[in-house]
Amino acid sequence: MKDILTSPFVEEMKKTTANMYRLGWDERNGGNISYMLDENQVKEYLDLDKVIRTIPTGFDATDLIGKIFIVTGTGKYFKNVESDPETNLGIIRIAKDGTTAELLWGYKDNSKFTSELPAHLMSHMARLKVDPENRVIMHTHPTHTLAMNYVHELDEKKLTHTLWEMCTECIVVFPDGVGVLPWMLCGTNEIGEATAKKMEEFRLVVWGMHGIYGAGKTMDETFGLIETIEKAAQIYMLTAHLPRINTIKDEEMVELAEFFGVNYRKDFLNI
Ligand code: 2HA
Ligand code: ZN
Repeated sequence: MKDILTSPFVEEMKKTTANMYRLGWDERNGGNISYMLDENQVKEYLDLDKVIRTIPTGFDATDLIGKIFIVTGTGKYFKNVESDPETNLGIIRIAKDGTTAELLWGYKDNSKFTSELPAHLMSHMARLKVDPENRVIMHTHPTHTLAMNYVHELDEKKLTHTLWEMCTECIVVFPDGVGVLPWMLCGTNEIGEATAKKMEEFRLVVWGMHGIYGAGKTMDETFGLIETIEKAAQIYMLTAHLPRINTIKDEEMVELAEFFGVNYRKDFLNI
């Protein structure tokens, strides 16, 4: 058996959480990541018959029975994942009843997965229906995106349109736009269900005045989506109080989308 601390998935979790922490997006215990793993890869590192303990999830994830995820722990700080992955991360498998998680590794201090597991697993289920290759769900509190939530209307079309205007590549990176939820109580099945509903349509969902959810095939793709929104939001926040002299026009966005061959939300433009 190989040493799990050298596995590519633990490495990726360490690198990504450290990077997000350094960007200032994940203060204290803010943010959480779940990453679906390939069973054949995991069994090089773990005895899959050895369940450390079982933990009820409090919701039904029948579609994910047998699936294995590496997930950040509840109350854990992204800041600390790199130096102590076995305490701050866990590897779980969804048990045959669909409502229990079997702990295969991690949460060494007897803790458990993030309180946002409902939003994560429900989002995985929703995204897998539209993209069978989806593997990552990422939640974080990016500073400028959050700042923008306080001064910009929380409307999917208007928010997407403003973000698309802020960087030339935006419409190419997230042509499907950004879903928006109003402020809601986090850590509940309700916000999980609402997030998953949006994930049927969007790979990015803003949680009003809280943060953002991203979904993707790889850690890089998911991080890249959120990073691009955050850059656009930063430019918005740097310019929102100044007279606007120039902008990327809707016709130019169409030109971009057509040139790069992306299927964009035409109803999010004003033409
Ligand atoms: O887990 O970010 O939404 C900490 C959070 C809750
Ligand atoms: Zn959060």
